[in-house]
Amino acid sequence: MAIRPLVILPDPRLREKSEPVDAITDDIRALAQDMLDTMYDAPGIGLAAVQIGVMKRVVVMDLAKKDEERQPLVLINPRITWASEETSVYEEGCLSIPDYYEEVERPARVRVAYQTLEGETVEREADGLFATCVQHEIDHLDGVLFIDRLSRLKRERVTKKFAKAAKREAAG
Ligand code: K2U
Ligand code: ZN
Repeated sequence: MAIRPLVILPDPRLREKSEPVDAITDDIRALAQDMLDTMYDAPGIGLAAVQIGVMKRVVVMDLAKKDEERQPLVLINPRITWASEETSVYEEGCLSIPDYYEEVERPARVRVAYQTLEGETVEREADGLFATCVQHEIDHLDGVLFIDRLSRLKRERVTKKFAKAAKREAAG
């Protein structure tokens, strides 16, 4: 369908809570396809609807490796139903905070419940990169960014950097 422009820090929409999806309509199916097109083009392995400016609780992911067949996953109204005490650390990036990577600690395993585009409710356990990515995406739906999970110093440094860049761009 369409590659959509990405919402970049410090856009205030990244700090808003997204709205639940009430019904899985053709518009939601088209949104999911645009999100997948945009994610593959970035490239990324996950994307939340807010990152293309749509405040709906929709996430797409594809953890297939470069040489593997694509395995797109669409999660409607995803929520974490359980998280392990055990944690893991992963170097995270974000398509809304380009070219910035830092280690983030998160629960190593989670259970995530969501609706599919076919309308069925699914609950599955995730570990490894799947666990990291799905937590990163659900954070987006709640207006939380991975930089919020860093030290205050690191967060303030990157926030200032992107605020300055946005100011320069606005000045033309
Ligand atoms: O939400 C996003 O910004 C998409 C991220 C998802 C992601 C973040 C951290 C860890 C895993 C996934 C993009 O896919 S960022 C690009 C990327 C790709 C592979 C691994 C890490 C980051
Ligand atoms: Zn992100």
